[in-house]
Amino acid sequence: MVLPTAPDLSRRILHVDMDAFYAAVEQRDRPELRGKPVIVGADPQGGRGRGVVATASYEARRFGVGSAMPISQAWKACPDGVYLRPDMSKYAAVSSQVFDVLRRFTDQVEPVSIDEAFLDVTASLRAIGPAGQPPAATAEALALRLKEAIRGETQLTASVGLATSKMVAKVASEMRKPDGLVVVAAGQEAAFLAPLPVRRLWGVGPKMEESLLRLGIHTIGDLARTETAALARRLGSHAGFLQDLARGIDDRPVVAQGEAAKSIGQEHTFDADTDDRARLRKTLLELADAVARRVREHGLKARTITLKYRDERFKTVTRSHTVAEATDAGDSFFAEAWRLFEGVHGARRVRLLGIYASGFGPSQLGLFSPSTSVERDRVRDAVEERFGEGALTRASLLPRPASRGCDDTPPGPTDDRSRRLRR
Ligand code: DCP
Ligand code: MG
Repeated sequence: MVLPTAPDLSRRILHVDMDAFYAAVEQRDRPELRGKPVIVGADPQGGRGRGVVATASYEARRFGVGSAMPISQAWKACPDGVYLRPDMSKYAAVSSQVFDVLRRFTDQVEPVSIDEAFLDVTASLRAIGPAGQPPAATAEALALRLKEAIRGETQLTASVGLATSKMVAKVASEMRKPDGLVVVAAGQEAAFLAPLPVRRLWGVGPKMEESLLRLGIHTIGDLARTETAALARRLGSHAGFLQDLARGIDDRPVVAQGEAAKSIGQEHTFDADTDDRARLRKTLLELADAVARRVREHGLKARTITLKYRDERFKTVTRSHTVAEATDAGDSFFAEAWRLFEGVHGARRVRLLGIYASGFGPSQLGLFSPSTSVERDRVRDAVEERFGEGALTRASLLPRPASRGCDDTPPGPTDDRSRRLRR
């Protein structure tokens, strides 16, 4: 079941990433290329060809050649390199061999790309080991075994990061490439991240890096320490989410292949913790509408609604309710979520809210006459399809006239961690 989990320092998550993948496969299969700068890219043609570098061996990287560089530029930097056309069917076959190895260690394998995956091995540490071997005593021992198994079966090396969350594991796997293993002990996440440059944070692209540097934020530690409200003024609604990551807080679950459709959800991290009920209600309404829209896009109806709630002290709870009749109406999702919210909201301010729908069945359009609210949602889907998201909005989500002295914050975008996860 893919439901949000509370930040849980008992999780053991691996990020596995093959080293210089395409180039390493070529060097494996052609021993004369080992130790040489090898550049794999479309239509290399002696460097005058079009296209970009897919990847370069570590020997070629010393010349400054790397993924996405135009081949012509790589040729100038490294004229003595060996330039090869990619052999995609071969790499796909090796990739499936690697994934077969990973799945022997846990069924919780989330593929990220052809050579990269997350594994949640928390349960494997308690169960019997692969192929009847005794269980690994520690996650680190399991990670070493996994690297050995990949090497044994593919003659290739992988770099692995081990941590309590996906984001920290991902940053860790990149630290000691090639053939690395970096373990971040539970509780050490923020300290591990703090000295690293902000661009190492998963999700910080070149544009975001530029904005952060302009604010004088160079390291992940700088980002974690910046006052959230100040950051939000400059970066907008993603500030809270980004700062959680900088502090090593990332409770996104590993979503095993084939499980992605088991829940559909969306979360929002407030830029400043809040106890403003109107704002909390408005956020839940937006989340309910967004989730319902995606449920309808999949042609589904949901019976279970889960509320994720995190307070200012990072205490996170999830509460679910299952109704008798499946629905895809934003109003129904909101009504359930608001009831669950009333049950958990106390004196503390709220940091994050999320709504997840699950318990799906196909939408039985036409069997029952649709309720007014479902009809209205469908009209809105159709309008948004033509005119873009937000073309129609609820009256209660519109900024209220100033004369009524209410919240005038426009309905901002919400963080969508689960959608990003599903790619
Ligand atoms: N790839 C590509 N184009 C890119 C990036 C990558 O075609 N812009 C392909 C070639 C890589 C493979 O995907 O071999 C895996 O991508 P990685 O980012 O994991 O890069 P490598 O495995 O090559 O190197 P590293 O050791 O840094 O992981
Ligand atoms: Mg790789």
